Amino acid sequence: MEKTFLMVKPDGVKRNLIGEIVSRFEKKGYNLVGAKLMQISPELAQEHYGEHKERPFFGELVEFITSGPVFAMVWEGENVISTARFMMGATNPAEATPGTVRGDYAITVGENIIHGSDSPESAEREIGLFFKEEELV
Ligand code: FUP
Repeated sequence: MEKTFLMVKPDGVKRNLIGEIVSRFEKKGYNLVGAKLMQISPELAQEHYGEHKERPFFGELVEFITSGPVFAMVWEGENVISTARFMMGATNPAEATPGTVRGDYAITVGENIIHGSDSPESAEREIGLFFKEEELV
């Protein structure tokens, strides 16, 4: 059974969207197997977004993701990695289809509410970065 890492970003937590987002994935039929509200350290943020470290927006990205608590989750189910990405919508909320999380709740790419792993490799890496084995049920 596939697992993915999803995270409600600081903007989503501040806007009280944790319940709405969890509810969408629960209703879809996926199983929540780990979750915690946490403050990301600058070190963890840099590691998590390592693939973007040469990009001009890297500093702002790290600043934003550490600006307040996030809600980190691990979800399990058939094809959950790609289907969760589909349910999240395009990275740029202006291009995200209505009915997706970003399509319904976000306006700008800098504050796009949710993160989700984009491949089996990144899912494994990100779950390992954010959760200990014993935190998953
Ligand atoms: P996604 O996998 O959809 O979260 O998108 P990316 O991994 O490409 O980007 C990670 C985060 O970087 C996005 F959520 C928002 C931020 N970003 C920008 O701020 N500007 C950009 O041009 C691209 C991404």
